[in-house]
Amino acid sequence: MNNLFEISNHVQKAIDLKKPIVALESTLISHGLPYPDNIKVAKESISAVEDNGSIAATIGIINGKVKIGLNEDEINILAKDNNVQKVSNHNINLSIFKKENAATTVASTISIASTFGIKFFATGGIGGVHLNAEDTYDISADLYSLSEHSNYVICSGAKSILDLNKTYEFLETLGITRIGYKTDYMPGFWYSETKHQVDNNFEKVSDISNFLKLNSKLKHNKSILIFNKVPEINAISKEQINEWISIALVRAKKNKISGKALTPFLIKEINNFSNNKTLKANVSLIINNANLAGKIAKNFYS
Ligand code: PSU
Ligand code: MN
Repeated sequence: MNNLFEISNHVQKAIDLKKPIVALESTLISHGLPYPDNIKVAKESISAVEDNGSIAATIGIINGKVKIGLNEDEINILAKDNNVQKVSNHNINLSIFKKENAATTVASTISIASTFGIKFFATGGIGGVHLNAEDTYDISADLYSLSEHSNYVICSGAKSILDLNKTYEFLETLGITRIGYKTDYMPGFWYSETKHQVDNNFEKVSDISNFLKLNSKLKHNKSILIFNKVPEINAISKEQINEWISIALVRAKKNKISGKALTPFLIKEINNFSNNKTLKANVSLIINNANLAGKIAKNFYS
């Protein structure tokens, strides 16, 4: 393309051979999870995708260059360096301009993946409408990016720290299809189920990929969310999660945390309160989603 982007040989080969590719984001490595769990998740997500016959492309920015397919050294930089920027669609170009190391969110990762024709993407929980958004207007760019591109996104719903009622409704407003894999309800990230019904529950991977195949013929130019619940042994009750969230929100207010710093702050606080039970759940659901993404992508292209 040009020298602002660099596709790894591994991913380039997959593109040339029309192999299934699953994009992975890097903000959860730099800002979502602590070291060294972040390295473990980054590596195990790649293995989970590739064990199922697809190719993983972790996306991030190293010295201002957008990398499609970060190697181990580059993942280490994003996992360990404290100066890594969190870039969404509004500030990614500035990190490129300033030759920074930066991690891409769901919003910017799918924008980049789309540029290179990569359809599948796996993450933990997407961003959404924050609690109190009526006052703050804090609505993640993830939602808009999902409506501007047509990616297939495997996730455990939106993060529990958000207003999941408003997020669910806003997804519908934006035309984003919400399907479940073995679930009738949108998951609540750290907890298994919200009260919100999915647009359709599919019990089999092949049914999902058949639906996606039809969808690509319909030229539905919005993304599709495929909801996968947190593995049952790591799921936490909704009541317990909400208790931790309310304490974390008070602390965020007291410390005047807002904007793009809010999501990482709340996650960190809640990991502390929960004695890392939420961290454990987060790690397991991300890898579980990468695993499912690898399966669906493989099935879609065969
Ligand atoms: N999922 C996780 N942990 C994370 C994120 C997602 O399990 O840290 C990141 C994603 O990169 C997502 C971002 O795009 O949080 C949302 O941030 P914001 O609310 O500032 O848009
Ligand atoms: Mn925000």
